[in-house]
Amino acid sequence: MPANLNAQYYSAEERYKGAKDDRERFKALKEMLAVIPKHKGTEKLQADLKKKISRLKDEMQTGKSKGPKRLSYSIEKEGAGQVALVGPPNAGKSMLANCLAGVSLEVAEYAFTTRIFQPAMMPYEDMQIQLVDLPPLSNEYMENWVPSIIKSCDILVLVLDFGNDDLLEQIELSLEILSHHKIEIEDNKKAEEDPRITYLDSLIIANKMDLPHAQDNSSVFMEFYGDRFSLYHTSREDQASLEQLKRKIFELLDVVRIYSKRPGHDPEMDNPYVLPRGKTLLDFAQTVHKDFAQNLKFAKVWGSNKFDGQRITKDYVLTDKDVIELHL
Ligand SMILES: Nc1nc2c(ncn2[C@@H]2O[C@H](COP(=O)(O)OP(=O)(O)O)[C@@H](O)[C@H]2O)c(=O)[nH]1
Ligand SMILES: [Mg+2]
Repeated sequence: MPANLNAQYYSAEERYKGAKDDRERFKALKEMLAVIPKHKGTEKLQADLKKKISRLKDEMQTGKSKGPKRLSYSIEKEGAGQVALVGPPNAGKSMLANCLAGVSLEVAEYAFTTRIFQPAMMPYEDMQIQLVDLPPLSNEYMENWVPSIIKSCDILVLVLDFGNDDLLEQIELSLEILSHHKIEIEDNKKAEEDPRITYLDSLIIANKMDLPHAQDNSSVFMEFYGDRFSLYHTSREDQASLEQLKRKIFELLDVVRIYSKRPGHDPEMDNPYVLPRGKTLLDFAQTVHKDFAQNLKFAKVWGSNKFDGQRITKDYVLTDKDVIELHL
C-alpha cells in the first residue's frame, strides 16, 4: 500500500536530516510522527519513528549521546510495576513500605537509616507490585545512583511528614532536588517537550496524619499547593487508608491484567500477565510468546465489555481482568 506522505511530513524529515543536535532531531521526529497520515500503508513507518524516538530519548536521558558514558542504574523489575518511595529523611518511607508490603525494613528515629535501596513486594489482589524504598532526598548527602533508580521506576510516591511543621520546606526541597536531577513529578503532557527530563506519574502522601498538627499542616499545604497537587492522607495507624493506598498505586501504574486460557482448559487465574493500559490483543499474544503474534488466527475474550466467548480482532484494546483464549 502506498504511504502517500504529505508535504508537512517531508519538511519535518528535511529538518531531521539537517538537525544539528539530538534535541533538534528529537523534535523533528516527534513532528514527523504527529503529521504522518495514519493508515495501513504507513504503519511500519510509524512504528520505526516510534522506535527512533524512544531510543533517542533513552540516549539523551542517560547521557549516552553526549560523549563519555554516564553510569545508569536500575533495579531488576519484578511484578506488575515499580514504585519509587522518595522523600526527605524521616518522612516514614520505610515504615510505609513495611505497612504496605508486610515486610520489615529498617525504621529509625534518626535520619539516613536507609542507605541502600530496598525493594519489597506489595501484594495487591492477585498481583505483586514492587516498592523501592530509597535513601532520603537531601541536599547534604545523596548518592548519585538514587536519581538514576528513581527515573527507571514506573511511578513516584513522594512521602512527606505532615506531623512536622517544616512541611513546606520538605516539599520545596524535595521538588528542588528532583528537579535538579531532571525529574518532574507533575503529569504535564505538554511539558513532555523536553526529552532530557523524566516525567513520572506521582502521588504525594500526607503521612503521619495521626500526629497532633497534621490536620493543620494539611490545610497549610493545600493553601500553597492545592492547585498543583492533591494529597493522599494516611498513617501507620490507619489500616483502612493503607489498604486504599494499594488500590491508588495500582491505578496510577495504569496497567491491565490478563488471564490466559488455553482452548478446552480453565483459565489460569493465579498468574495474570500485566500490560500497560491501551495495549492490544496483538501485544498480548506477543507477550505470551514472541511467535504468537505472527501465528495468531483468532482469539476469544471473557469478561470486559464483550459478551462471553466473543471473538476479537488483533486491534482489540485489552481491559483489566480480561480472560483471553489465543487460537494459533
Ligand atoms: N506517628 C507516626 N510516626 C511514624 C509514622 N510512620 C513512621 N513514623 C516514625 O517516623 C520515624 C521515621 O520513619 P522511617 O520509616 O524510618 O522514615 P524514612 O527515613 O522516611 O524511611 C520513625 O521513628 C517511625 O517510627 C506514622 O504514620 N505515624
Ligand atoms: Mg528509610
